[in-house]
Amino acid sequence: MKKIVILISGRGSNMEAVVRACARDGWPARICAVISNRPDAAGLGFAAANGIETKVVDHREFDARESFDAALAQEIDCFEPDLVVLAGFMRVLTDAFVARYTGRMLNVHPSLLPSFPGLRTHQQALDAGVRVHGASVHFVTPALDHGPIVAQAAVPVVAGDDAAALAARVLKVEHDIYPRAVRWFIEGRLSIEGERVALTPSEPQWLFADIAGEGV
Ligand code: NHR
Ligand code: GAR
Repeated sequence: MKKIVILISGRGSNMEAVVRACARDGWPARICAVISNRPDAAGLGFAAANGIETKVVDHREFDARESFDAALAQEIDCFEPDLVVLAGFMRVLTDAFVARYTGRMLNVHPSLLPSFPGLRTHQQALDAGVRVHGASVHFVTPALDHGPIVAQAAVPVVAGDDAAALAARVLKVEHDIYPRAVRWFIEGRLSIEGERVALTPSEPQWLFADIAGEGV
């Protein structure tokens, strides 16, 4: 049984998608804990209601990123996880923290990387006038939103979209590709080869949103 710790900051819908997929599909894995940097994160309720241990490490109680990250690592390491999953986790992590979990920490980022790293990605995409947007699952490296890409999903940008409408369309595909990517890791099918990720045996590491019936 592989052990997974999930880090959240808010709603936790990606965490929920991973928890549900793990239970539904009988992964050889267990979600040991959900840890939030915000005490009011809505996702903590879902985790607790599903019998998952929850913890809060409130970043506001620390005066430096290093001390917050050290406290966070201490909580994570209690569970001896094989994999750390960032699911809407909103704090940039220090190099030392990232080094500790090299090759065993994944993130889902709401853009088609390397386009639009950082925050407000949906507004960035609208401002740039791109016609295709999406989400990327990547291994976390010290360089923000630049780690090796495991899977990507594309959605259309349509007339009348605002950041909220686009975010909702992207979120749906995040809920599809993130559980799949986590499962590939659990099954030992991912290997990092330089900047690239190999999946063995191979299968599509992309998804194009099925927009039929969505009125777009
Ligand atoms: N840390 C490292 N080192 N590397 C990555 O690739 C990381 C990371 C930490 C988080 C998620 C990322 C995203 O998917 C992620 C990837 C937060 C910020 C940010 O600027 C940027 C990117 C991501 C997460 N956060 C502000 C900060 O000062 C706080 C914003 C807030 O609290 O609302 O840390 O987009
Ligand atoms: C998701 O869209 C995720 O990709 C994004 O925030 C949302 C979190 O939703 N992550 C980031 O922007 C990280 N900076 P969730 O809490 O419901 O999973």
